[in-house]
Amino acid sequence: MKANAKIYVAGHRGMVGSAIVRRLKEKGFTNIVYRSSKELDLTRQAAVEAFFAEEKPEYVFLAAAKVGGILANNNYSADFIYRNLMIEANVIEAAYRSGVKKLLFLGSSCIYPKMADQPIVEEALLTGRLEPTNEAYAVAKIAGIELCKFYRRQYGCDFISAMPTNLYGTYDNFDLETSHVLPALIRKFHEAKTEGKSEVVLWGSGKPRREFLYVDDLANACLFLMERYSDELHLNIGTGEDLEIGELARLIKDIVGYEGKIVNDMAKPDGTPRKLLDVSRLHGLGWSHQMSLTDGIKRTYEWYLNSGREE
Ligand code: GFB
Repeated sequence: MKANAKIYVAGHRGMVGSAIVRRLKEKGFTNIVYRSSKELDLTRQAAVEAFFAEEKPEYVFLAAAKVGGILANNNYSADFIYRNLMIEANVIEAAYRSGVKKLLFLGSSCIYPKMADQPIVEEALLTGRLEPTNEAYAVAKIAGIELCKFYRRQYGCDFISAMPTNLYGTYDNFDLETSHVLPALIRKFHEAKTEGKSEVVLWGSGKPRREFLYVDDLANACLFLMERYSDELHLNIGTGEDLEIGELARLIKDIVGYEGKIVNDMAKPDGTPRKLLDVSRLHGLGWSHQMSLTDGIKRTYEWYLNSGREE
């Protein structure tokens, strides 16, 4: 990408979009366009096509999505499938119509079968049943991969897809009902410490394993792929290491400095038992993550304390 290339970051206010904007600015890109969801509703096709016709971006990072943790996915499945399908279809079609040079679509590791062999290779897609709690989101994200693939085949569009593992970091969502596990536990342990609570509730058994990638590492990978990768196969982005949710809880408990108990709420879903990504293709291209989980959690906790998110 040339230094003055016109780049559109869809979802620039979210955790991923804001990390991509930060990384672009660090690398000296200044011609970045974005719209808030109030200024541009990406589920409205005519509005999206008018925006692309007016701005004509050369590159697009499609990081806008309706996202959330296991409970949000399970309770609002219609919202998750509808909004994510509309956003990706509108942006990808408008990018094609306005002659975008290259587009990067971001999915999620939940696209893979619940019981896929671990670590999960890209070829595992569509080889088995999905995890029920996030089937809606997964089907929408699989459709996004297929849109990029078929726009490449039929129209020659250079649209690529990347599938990140579970993400965390600054500007994450810390709402206890709709967030992912890592920010939820940072908030739960912090509040239990400051309010002198005797215990913190962990959802489910704590036995599932998850892989966590710091969002600035993801942003780095997105720019890396935008510069160096052009093919129809989606690529996994992760650290290649995972841990049990119970271990994660103990790690966050220590970092926050909480001394009470951890109790399990077995009425809450565990979700998929494991979703460790095989990242050998991305490593083969020369990219690997930099931030360790411990350092990433410390930075995220520091940001949480200084960002005013703490009630
Ligand atoms: O991060 P999480 O909500 O999403 O849950 P998934 C991961 C694991 O942490 C589950 C457990 O086994 C949860 O039961 N957990 C324990 C908690 N305590 C908590 C808590 O306080 N809050 C939350 N949220 N979880 C999502 C998909 O699955 O992964 C999305 O639903 C997306 O679509 C995302 O793909 C990356 O990793 O289970």
